[in-house]
Amino acid sequence: MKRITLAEYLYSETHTRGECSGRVADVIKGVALVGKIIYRQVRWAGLENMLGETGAINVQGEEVKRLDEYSNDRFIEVFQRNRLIGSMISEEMGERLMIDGDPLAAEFLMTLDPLDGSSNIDVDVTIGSIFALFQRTGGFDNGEFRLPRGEEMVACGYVLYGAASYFVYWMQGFGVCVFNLDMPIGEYVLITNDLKVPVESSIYSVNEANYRKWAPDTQKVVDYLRAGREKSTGRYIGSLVADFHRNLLKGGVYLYPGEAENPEGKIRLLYEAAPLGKLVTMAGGKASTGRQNILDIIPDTPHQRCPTILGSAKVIEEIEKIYAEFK
Ligand code: AHM
Ligand code: MG
Repeated sequence: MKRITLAEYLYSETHTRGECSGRVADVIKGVALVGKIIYRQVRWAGLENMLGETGAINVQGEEVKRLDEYSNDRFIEVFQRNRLIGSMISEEMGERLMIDGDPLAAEFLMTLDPLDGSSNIDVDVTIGSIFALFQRTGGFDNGEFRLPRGEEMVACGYVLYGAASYFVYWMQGFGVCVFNLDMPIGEYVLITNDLKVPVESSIYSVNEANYRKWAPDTQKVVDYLRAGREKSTGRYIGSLVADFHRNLLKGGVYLYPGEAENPEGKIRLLYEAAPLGKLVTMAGGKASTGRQNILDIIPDTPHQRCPTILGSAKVIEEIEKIYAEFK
């Protein structure tokens, strides 16, 4: 079988499609490079005193892990060097980072969860980096910066750091691509360029320990997923990126709903829910809050959260019907 590397694939697919797709492809290559650097560090972290916390607390009020900080720094370093990204919004940075000083000269805004699954970092459970890319026209109106909607994305995806590393992304004009890192040659190799998520599945992924905190509508949804469907099985890793990846390949639904006292839930819109929401939508699935398409939300703040339901289309339509009963 002929192996097609990421660089070969991007060159052959994008060089005939005009300027913009070439530059988006260059960003994709940059993400793959950062992914390889982070994966190397994740695998060596126990030997190089890189596990545990830095002692700092991030803008989310969470303890920063050394690998969180390391991953954030590597994204900045690589994209500062290749000058494709004008500004970044990251889970690990309170404010938007201006990379080249002039927001109007920059072509792209990148949003980033540099290392998702923080609670799994120290225990060798799959984690990953999530990103989205927005064209400047999506991030600016009349010279003023505004936060973009999910619909304005030109690329998104994630790099998974597990028993193997996978790079899964979507870019405008193409299907959802899956690449697997071939370690000895140091290259991501194409597995498929048109991934589709099964429309139906028995798998649901939610932290059921939160049951008592949920409002009755969400309790009814999870009761239905657990016992109201013909077949049902729970799978919850606790790394969004890893739960999402499994459900993308096998079918399934990931939920991080709002709670009665905290209606927006935990998952951040711009660098978790929207990038994975766009990706699963482009693979034929759905991204919903239960009452609204996640990609339609207009963000007010960079670190805004939203109830998050991602995965197989038919199951999410059933979930939305239950929420609609509670209007
Ligand atoms: P993180 O970005 O700090 O890792 O937080 C997000 C994570 C998701 O990866 C995961 O699905 C969720 O938080 C797990 O939360 P909980 O431990 O409340 O189930
Ligand atoms: Mg995260």
